[in-house]
Amino acid sequence: MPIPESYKLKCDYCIPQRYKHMALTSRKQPNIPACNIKTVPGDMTERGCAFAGARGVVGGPIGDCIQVIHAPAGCAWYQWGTRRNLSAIYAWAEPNKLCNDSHNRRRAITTDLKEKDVIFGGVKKLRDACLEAWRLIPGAGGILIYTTCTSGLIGDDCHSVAREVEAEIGKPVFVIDSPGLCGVSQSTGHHHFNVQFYDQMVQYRKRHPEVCMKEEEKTPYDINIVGDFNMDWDLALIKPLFEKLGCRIVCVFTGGERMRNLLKMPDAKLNVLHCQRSCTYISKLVEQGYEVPYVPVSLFGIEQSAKALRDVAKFFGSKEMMDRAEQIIEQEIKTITPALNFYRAKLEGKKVGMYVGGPRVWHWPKVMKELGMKVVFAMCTFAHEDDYEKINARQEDGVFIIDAPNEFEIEECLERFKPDLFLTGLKEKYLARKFGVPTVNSHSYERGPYVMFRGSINFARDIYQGIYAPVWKFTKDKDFM
Ligand code: CFM
Repeated sequence: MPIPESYKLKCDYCIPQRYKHMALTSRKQPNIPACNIKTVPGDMTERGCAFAGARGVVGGPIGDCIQVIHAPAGCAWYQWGTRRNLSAIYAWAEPNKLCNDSHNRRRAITTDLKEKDVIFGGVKKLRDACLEAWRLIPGAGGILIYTTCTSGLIGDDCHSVAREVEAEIGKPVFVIDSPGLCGVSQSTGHHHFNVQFYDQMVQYRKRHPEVCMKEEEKTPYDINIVGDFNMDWDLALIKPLFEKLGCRIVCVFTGGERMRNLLKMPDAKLNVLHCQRSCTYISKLVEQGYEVPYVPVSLFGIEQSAKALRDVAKFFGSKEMMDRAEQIIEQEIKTITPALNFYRAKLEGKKVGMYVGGPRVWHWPKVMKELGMKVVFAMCTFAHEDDYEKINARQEDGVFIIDAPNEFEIEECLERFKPDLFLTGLKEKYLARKFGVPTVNSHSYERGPYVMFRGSINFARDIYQGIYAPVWKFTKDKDFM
C-alpha cells in the first residue's frame, strides 16, 4: 500500500521518488517499501559502499588474519576503529605461535596505490606489501586481500599474487573482490564476502585436506555461530549458553575468529544463524555443499534468546538438551528479573525511534516491548524485502518505516514523532542530541554486550541512563516543534 498523503515527509517535495521508500507496517498484509535499489541523485544517502560491507562488516572481525587493502590509502580508513568487532587473539594464541595482538583493528595495511600504479599496475606492490606485512606479523593465521574501486578498475590479477604469497608463507591467502562501486550499499559487500570466502575455503580444503576436521574429532553437537561479529563482547554471553546447552562451537563466522577454525566450518552439524542479512548467503552455500542445515535465530531479548536455545535443542532432538534449555532459560530469567523490573518501571510507555542497518530493526521490537517501550518509527540503511517482511511481522501495526533515510528525513521524523529515545549510530547521534533526543549507540553499543538475557539488562541500563541523563533538564525547550 502506498504511504498515506499525511505521512509523506515535507523535506522530500523536490525528490518525490523517495516516497516509495516509506510505508506503514501491517502484520496482516506487509507493506514493503522500495529497497535495495540505487540511490536517487540529489539524495544525500547515509549508505556505505560494498567494500565497507565486505571488509568493515564481515571480513574485518576475523581476528588473526592480516587484512591487506589493495587501494589508495584513503580506502584503508575502514580498518581503523570504525566498529567495535572485538577479538582477543593474544589470549587465544598458542605458545610459540603468538600473534602480537588483535592486529586487524590496530594496524592499517594498504598498498597505497598511486597514479603510477594505476597506469602500470599494482601487482608487484601488492605482493611486496603482503610479504612485508607477513614479516611484521609472523603469527597471523592468513591474509585477506581486498580490492576497492581503484584496484577493481585497473584489474590487477590479485588471485595470482595470492597463490604466490600463499606458497611462500604456508597460510591461506584469500582475495575478496568487492569494489565499493559494485553495489547499491554495503549489503552487496556482505554477499560478496560470503560467496568468495566460501569458494576459496572449499578450494583450500581440497588443496590442504589436513585443515579439515578429522572424523574422530567430530562430536554430535558441533555447531557454528554464524553472523555474529562480537560487538563489544557479545560472544562472551552467547558462547557459554550454547556450551551449557551441550553444543561445541566449531567456529564463529566471523566475530574474533581464527582462520584455522573458519576452515572447519563445513565440518559442523548445524549453523546457528544470527544476522540473516549479512550471513544467510554462506549458510545456504554450506547447506548446499556440505548438507549442514541452519536455523535462523535472534539473540537479542528474553523471549527471542529463549527461542534460540529451544530451537537448537529441538534441532538435535535430544530430550536431555531440551530439558537443559529450559533450566538455562529459567536460571537466566531468575537472575535478571530484579534488574528488569527496575528498568521496566522507569521505561514503561517511552517512545522509541530506531535507525540501524536492517536486522536490528526486526531483532529489537520485541526487546523494546519487554522493556515496556513503544516504537514510533523505524529506519533501515540497507534492508532487503525479507528484512521488511520481518519488520512488518514484528512491529506493531502502523509504525512508520523508511528505507535508507537521509539526514533531512531523520530530522523531520524526530520532529514529527518526538521519540523519547533514538536508537541510532554515531553519525546521527549529534543531530538527535541537538534536538534534545537521547541516543544509544545501536551498532557498537555504549557498554555492551547487549545480546542474550544478561545483555538485555545492559541495553536497558544504557537506555535508562540515556533517557534519564540529568543533562536533559537543561535543554531550554524539550518540545522543540
Ligand atoms: Fe547484520 Fe550486524 Fe546488522 Fe550488519 Fe551493520 Fe552491525 Fe547493523 Mo551496524 S552485520 S546487518 S552491516 S546485525 S554494523 S553488527 S549494527 S548496520 S543492523
